[in-house]
Amino acid sequence: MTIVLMLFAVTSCVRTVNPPEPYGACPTPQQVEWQKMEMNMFCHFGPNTFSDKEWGDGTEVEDLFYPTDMDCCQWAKVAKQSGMGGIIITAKHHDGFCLWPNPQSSHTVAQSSWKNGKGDVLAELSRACTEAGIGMGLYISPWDRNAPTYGSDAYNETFRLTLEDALSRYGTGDTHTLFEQWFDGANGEGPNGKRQNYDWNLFNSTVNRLQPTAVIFSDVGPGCRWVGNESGSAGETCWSTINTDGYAPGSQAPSTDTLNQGCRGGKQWVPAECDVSIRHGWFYHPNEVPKTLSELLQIYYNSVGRNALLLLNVPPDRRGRIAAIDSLRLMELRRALDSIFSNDLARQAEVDVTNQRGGKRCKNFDSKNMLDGNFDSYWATDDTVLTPTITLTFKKPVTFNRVMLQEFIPLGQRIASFHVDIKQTDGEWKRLVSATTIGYKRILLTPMVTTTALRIVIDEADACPTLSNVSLFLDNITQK
Ligand code: FUL
Repeated sequence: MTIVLMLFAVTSCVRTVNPPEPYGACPTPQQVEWQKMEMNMFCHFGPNTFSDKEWGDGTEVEDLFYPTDMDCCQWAKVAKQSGMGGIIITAKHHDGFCLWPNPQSSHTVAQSSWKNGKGDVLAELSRACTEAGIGMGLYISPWDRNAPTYGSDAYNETFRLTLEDALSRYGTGDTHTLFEQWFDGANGEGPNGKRQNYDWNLFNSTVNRLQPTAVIFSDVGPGCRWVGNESGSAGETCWSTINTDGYAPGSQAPSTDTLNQGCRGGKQWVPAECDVSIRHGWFYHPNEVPKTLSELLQIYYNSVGRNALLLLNVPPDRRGRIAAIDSLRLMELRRALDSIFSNDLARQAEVDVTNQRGGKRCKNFDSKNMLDGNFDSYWATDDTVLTPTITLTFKKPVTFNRVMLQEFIPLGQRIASFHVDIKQTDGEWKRLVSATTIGYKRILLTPMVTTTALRIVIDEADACPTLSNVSLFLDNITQK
């Protein structure tokens, strides 16, 4: 009899339960890897660095670009030490000047006297990122105020060849891999006063062919989307899904509100990216200073903490180095994030759920998966259970003011609203915070509370919810 019971216990634990079916538009594996990078560094560098401008008009002499002591290894080191997954460089900004010897253009480093015309910023950055073990991406502006053919069909072909050249020669490792291709939607007048009709299909297919793992950024993706502002702030509601049919980058993009919040049930998976500069401008200006630590922490919470990726611009100066004041600020940011997020108080909790996929003896989607700090293990409910409750209890009271949640996004973004309650000393539950979306990562800023129990109630989900992680932190640095 004991043996029969034991056998029953064993078999009922190991019976297979299928994972939930993917729901709606889902990310590609590359988009998931990209989202896990969380923070990347943007480097605006070019003639504007030397002319003190934000937009050059394309008539700048090539010799203007003359970094006196360029060191891409320093950029890569600063990026790596501050926790950035990669660097995206303005290989060509609107002034058309190319930071590499682009055979399609006569307005490049090759025509300058910098390093006797033998300099190549992209080659140096490729080596530096490879050495530092971080990724590399390219910003190549379609708007070109220098190209003589701009405003005609011939320019689309020139731009394709420009892409072909850069995308096959630069990037990390022997394979010259790029993790992101950044397309600015800006479309102004070229040297002849004409505007260009961009062939986006041609541009995107060129990227896909040469860099199949690169995520393509534009106002509407297809890999990731502009968040609708340059202040580093995603919507409190932020869906990674959106409807892009019939839209295009630039003047034909969806409204900035839509870009900011995405669309529930949207047809395409195009997660938000927050591009914002550590300084006022995108390019280096000697009279500007970096944002304060508390401004940067706010930006972190408003971007990474709201299901977006943070692309923080840190402009190299006229030497071709990141100024000490910026790199020190980034190290302060790193130390602050480490001190806030290194101690996950939820790890000490006992977890109970109102439903666990396949039943509580089934371990594949165990509620404990939410407390292991591993994104790839997750808890899920049965298909029919859309509004479960997760309760965490603690032997000793815990004090926190940050609640972090992560959905297992490879199966889609499902949760539309939820709230968090804490147990008061009289045993009654009290609402701490209500929120809408979660996505890859959501960090809720709450008042500082001390409690022995907390519950997360999913109020609305479009399919059975999944959660990779639930964490609690104490931030003593930021004032809410
Ligand atoms: C904008 C550009 O016009 C700015 O100069 C900057 O490059 C920013 C990131 O994108 O559209």
